[in-house]
Amino acid sequence: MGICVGMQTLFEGSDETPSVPGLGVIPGRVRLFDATTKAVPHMGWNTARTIQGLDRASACGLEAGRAYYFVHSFAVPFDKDSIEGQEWALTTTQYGDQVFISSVRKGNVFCTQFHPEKSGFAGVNVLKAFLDGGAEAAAAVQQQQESRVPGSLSIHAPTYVPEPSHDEFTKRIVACLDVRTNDQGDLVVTKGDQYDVREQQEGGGSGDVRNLGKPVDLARRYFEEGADEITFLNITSFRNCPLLDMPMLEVLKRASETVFVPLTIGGGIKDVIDPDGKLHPALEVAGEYFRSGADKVSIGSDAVYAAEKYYALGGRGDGTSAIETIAHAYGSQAVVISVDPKKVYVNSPADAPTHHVIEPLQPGPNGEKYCWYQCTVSGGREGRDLDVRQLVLACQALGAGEILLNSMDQDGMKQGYDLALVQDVRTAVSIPVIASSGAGNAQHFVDVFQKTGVEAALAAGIFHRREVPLEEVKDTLRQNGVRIRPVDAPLAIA
Ligand code: 1PR
Repeated sequence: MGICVGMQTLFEGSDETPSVPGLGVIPGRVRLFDATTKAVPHMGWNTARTIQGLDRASACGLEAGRAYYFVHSFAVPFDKDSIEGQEWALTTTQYGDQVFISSVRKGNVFCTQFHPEKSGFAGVNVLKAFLDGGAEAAAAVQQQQESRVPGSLSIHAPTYVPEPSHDEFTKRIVACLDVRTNDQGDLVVTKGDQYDVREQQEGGGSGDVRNLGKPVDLARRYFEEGADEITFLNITSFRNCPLLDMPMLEVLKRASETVFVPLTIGGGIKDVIDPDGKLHPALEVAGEYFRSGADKVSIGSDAVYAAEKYYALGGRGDGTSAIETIAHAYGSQAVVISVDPKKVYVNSPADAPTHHVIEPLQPGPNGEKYCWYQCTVSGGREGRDLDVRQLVLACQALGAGEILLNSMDQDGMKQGYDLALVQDVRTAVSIPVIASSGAGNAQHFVDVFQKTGVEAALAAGIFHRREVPLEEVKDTLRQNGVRIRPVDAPLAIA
C-alpha cells in the first residue's frame, strides 16, 4: 500500500523531480496541477469517484459520498484510454477543471493519492479494509482485471462511462488551540482578545492566563465534532527553545493517537540556540514536530524576517530561510505562514507610499478611508515596516504552501472576519488561504467563504467556550450552498 508520494513513486516519473525516474510499475507520469484557475496545492477534503465498470472500491473500504483528505501539488491526470486509466485506476477525483487518479488497485497493490490516515473515520475504514480484507479485495479487483488483455488496451475492457463529473472539493473548518504555560506551570489552551490572553481584573491590570482546557482533550473533542483540521499555536515559544519544549511534542504525539485529521503546529519554528549554545536549524525543529505527529508547521515571526531579507536581496531567497529549507525537505504543503497583521489607518495612499493600501469596509476612528496591514513579530509585540501583501508574496515565492491569516484587530472580538483583508490576500496569492480571527457566529463563516473565496476558515474562542457548535457552523454552511465535509460517523476501532 502506498500513500500520496508513495503512490506517485510507482509511476514512470514526476515533474516534481524530472531527472529522477520513478519505479515504473505503473505506466504514466505525475504532473503539476495548473494553478491558474485554483489554489495549488490541492489541500483539503474531496471525494473519490469509483470508475464505472471497476466497481470494487467498496471492497477497499472506499465509500461513495465520503470525503478524503488530499494534500499535493502533483497528480496523475486521468485518461480513460491509457493503460493506467484502464488497468490501474480505481477512483478519480476532480479538482477545479482537472480530473486525476486518486487511487489505484491491481492484485495486491493498493495506493491512494489522498491520506487515509488523515481522513477521519472514512480513512480509518480504508486502512482497516486493506488490513482485514486485503486478500478478498485484491481477488475481486484481479478477477475483473483479468478479463482484459494485460498490458494493453483491451477491446474487452469495460467501457468507461464518465459520470457527470464535478469538483467536490470542500471548504475546511479549522479549530485553533493557542497553547501556553500558565503561571502555575500547566500547559493550557488559552484565548485572547486582540492577543491579550490574561483575565482583566477589576480596576484595571491583568490577572491570570485564561485557561480554557487541556490541549489533547480539546483536540479530540474538535475532531469528533467534525473539525477538518486542528492547529496548535505555541504562543510563547519565541521565549524559549522549542526543542526543549517537551510538553508540546508530547501534546502532538498524544493528539495524533486519537485525532485522524491534519495537525498543524506553530510557534518557535526558526533556527534556535539551546542553553548549551548549540545551534539547531529550523529544519531540525520542524523535523522534531513532524516526527511527533504534525503534518504542517506554521511559521510566524521568522517568515517576516525571511520576507525582509528576500526584498533586501532584490526579490530572491538565498536558500537558508526556514521556509526554504523546510519546503525543500518536506514539500511546500507542509509549510504554513501565520500572519499577525495590525491595521494602520491613513487618510490617503500617499501617506503610506511604500505599502499596499486598501479601502477598509468601515472608515477609521478619525474618518480615515484607507488602511494598510502591518506585519508584526513575537505574538504582535513588535510591528515591522512590511505589509501583509509584501509578506505573503515573498513567502509564496520562497516556497510556502499555505497562508494562515490572523487579524490582531478582529481576534476574539466576535465581529466577523476582516473581509477586506482576507479578500485582498486571497487575490494576491495562488496558494490556499485560511481566514482567521473574529468568528462570532455561523453566518460569519458563510460570509467569509462566499465573499472572499478563501479555502478555509479558522476559529478559536467560540468553539472553546461552546458558544457555537461546529455542527451548527457546518449545517449553516450547507444550507447556504457552501460545500462542506459532513460530520463523520465514528467507527468502532478495535
Ligand atoms: O512567531 O513563529 O513563534 O509563532 C507564534 C504564533 O503564535 C503565531 O502563529 C501567532 O499568531 C501566535 N500568537 C502569538 N501570540 C498570540 C496571542 O494571542 N497572544 N495567537 C498568538 C494568535 C490568533 C489565532 C486565534 C484566531 C482566532 N492567535 O490563533 O486563534 O485569532 O481567534 P477567534 O476565533 O477567537 O477570534 P512564531
